Amino acid sequence: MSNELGRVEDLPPDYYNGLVSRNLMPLWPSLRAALPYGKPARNTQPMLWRYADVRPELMRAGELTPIEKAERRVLVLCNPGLGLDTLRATPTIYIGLQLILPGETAPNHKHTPSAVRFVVEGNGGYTVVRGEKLPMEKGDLILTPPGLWHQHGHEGTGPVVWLDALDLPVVYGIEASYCTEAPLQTITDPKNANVTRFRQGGVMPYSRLQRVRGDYPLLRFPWKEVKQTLGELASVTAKDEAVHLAYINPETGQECLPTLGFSALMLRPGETLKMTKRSASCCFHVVEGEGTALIDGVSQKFTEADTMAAPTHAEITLSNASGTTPTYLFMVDDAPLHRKLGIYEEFN
Ligand code: GTQ
Repeated sequence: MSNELGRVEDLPPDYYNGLVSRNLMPLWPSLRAALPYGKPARNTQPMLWRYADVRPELMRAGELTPIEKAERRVLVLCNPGLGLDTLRATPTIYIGLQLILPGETAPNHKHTPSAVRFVVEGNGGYTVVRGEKLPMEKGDLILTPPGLWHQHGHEGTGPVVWLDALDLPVVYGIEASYCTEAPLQTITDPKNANVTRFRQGGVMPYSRLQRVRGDYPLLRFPWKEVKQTLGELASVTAKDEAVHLAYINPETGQECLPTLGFSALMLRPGETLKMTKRSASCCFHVVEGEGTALIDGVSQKFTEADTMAAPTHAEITLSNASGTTPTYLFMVDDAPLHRKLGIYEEFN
């Protein structure tokens, strides 16, 4: 093991300057920073954004900035450890809170990053994806996969807020991020048949059986059903096991999107859950209930609609503060990307 590697200062200045003038760098002064021993270097801080703090600012944005001047009226949850201007909650995950007001539409576009919406509050919001009009009720997960046209609207009263999660940091980081705009889509499926087709796990329309897989058959995951399934899963899950559901592509059984994974956790009354330590970074959004999150030694109390971020290789313990009511969390992680890169790890 070479602990004492040569530094830039150990080199003759004319040699080092000559390298720089030829766009060359010696590896050895930076080798340990690029490849630290045992554990990655992490700048991501354990974070909690309280909805009570974010909501008033978002409502103010509604007064200050008309939708035409914003396209998407979003406040981005930025991890200070990564620099606010890079728009990252974790190295790979972008999280924004988007506000749409009654009667507004956010224009139709498609882009290379993958995106999802997770509804935080309000009624009457909808997203049109691939011509399918998907209602947005609190807790619903809506996919807008790479390359699929999507536009948003609001037919109800009062503000509608949802959380956007994108792999923008990854796609931007590889200089592949761009979008295309087009006139509003014609709604070809107002009944969001995708939800109906895959309503019951274990069965699906026969015609789908031999299909080439590779698209996104299911775009909306209603919270009502996920919550009910969590409750039923709890009844067959041992006390020391997590009540944890993965959102999947029903045709492949795999993750719904190429880079980001989505899941829902139920913390039973009084439960403390020590998560398996993993290589993936992640964010949690509180759907219902309250509790405490201990992330790499930083303890924070959370309540409904708060959002948290945890770095790669984090130690995470989640506790339900209530002895009588469950707490529900929505989780976004970059485990699919780690798996594709061949670097996914679980520890303990
Ligand atoms: O709603 O399509 O937060 O394109 C960032 C980029 C939301 C969206 C964001 C987007 C959108």
